[in-house]
Amino acid sequence: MSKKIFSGVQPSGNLHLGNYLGAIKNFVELQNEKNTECIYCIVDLHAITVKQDPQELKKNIRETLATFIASGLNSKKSIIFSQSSVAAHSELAWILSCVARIGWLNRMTQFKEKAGKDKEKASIGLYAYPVLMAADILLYDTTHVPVGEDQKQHLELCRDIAQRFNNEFRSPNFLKVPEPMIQKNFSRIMSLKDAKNKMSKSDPSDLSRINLTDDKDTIINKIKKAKTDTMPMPDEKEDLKNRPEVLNLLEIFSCLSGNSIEKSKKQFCGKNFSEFKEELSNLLVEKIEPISNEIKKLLDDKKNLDNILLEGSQKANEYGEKKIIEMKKIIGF
Ligand code: AQP
Repeated sequence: MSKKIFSGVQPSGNLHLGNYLGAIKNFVELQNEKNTECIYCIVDLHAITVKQDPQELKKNIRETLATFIASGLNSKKSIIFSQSSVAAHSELAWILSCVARIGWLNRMTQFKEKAGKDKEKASIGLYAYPVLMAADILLYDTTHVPVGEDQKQHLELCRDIAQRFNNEFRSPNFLKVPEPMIQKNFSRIMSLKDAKNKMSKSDPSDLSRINLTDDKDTIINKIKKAKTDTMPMPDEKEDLKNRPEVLNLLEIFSCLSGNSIEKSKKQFCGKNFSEFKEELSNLLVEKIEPISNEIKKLLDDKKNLDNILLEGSQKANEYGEKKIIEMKKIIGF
């Protein structure tokens, strides 16, 4: 059976190692699989659920695209576009918001986390975010969605919405119920400064993350300053639950080297942290520096980037418009 993949990344600046290992690296692998069609979206409509500066947003959209391409995505193999250039996303989101129930959305933990204490002041968009995400996925008859652990709940909601629409409008299988593809090796890359928090674009401390635009010296400096603890490197069998910072660095090392955590533990067991950090920096520089250099080159030719987005949006619009026309018939418009 052929697979259809949809996934998105917000153009909210500072794309980092977590976005790369948790999402983009996987996007590239899927793009190169047989019988698989990939649709990758720069989800700018999601980004405006919190305040954005228009100039910055424009810059971040191009930077996200440049990061995709520099990481190995190919616009001839995958459909790559920005969400706001395909009106069907917003149209479908409205229809689905009439299908989704308030009780379902009230259970979404990401809204609670992102809205913080003062929920009354959060935008309606932030609350309805998972409905727009469902529209993104369902518009393209997506079969599989690569998502981080944090997005699992939203994908469940998407499945519920699809099933409810199909039942309510007696149109079995019209909206395809997608399967999640959860990253198996690790759940999340955590902050280099405090492993209780995930590595995130919006962390005020730049030292908390490796940006995909960081150069060699910056990467080395950030790893030098990354938090560890006072104990030596763990032995092979040590359970690292109580040493989250060490576990995080070992997970990063393992993901980049393609080795298991056990193998990485064995490699550094008994050695001191400076030796491990040096190896980790070398590996990061080897993997990230070429991406960072390529991003800079791509950003020099904005016209080329805008053309890639235009081409992608034309293909995505073809799919989107077709689905909306069929849907309108079903609804009775
Ligand atoms: N730390 C992470 N570890 C693993 N995967 C991660 N992703 C994000 N952070 C990590 C995955 O990257 C994809 C794109 O994420 P996004 O840009 O849509 O939004 P996000 O998850 O909200 O990312 P950030 O960096 O944390 O942004 P802010 O600070 O703006 O909230 C997703 O697949 C996500 O799982």
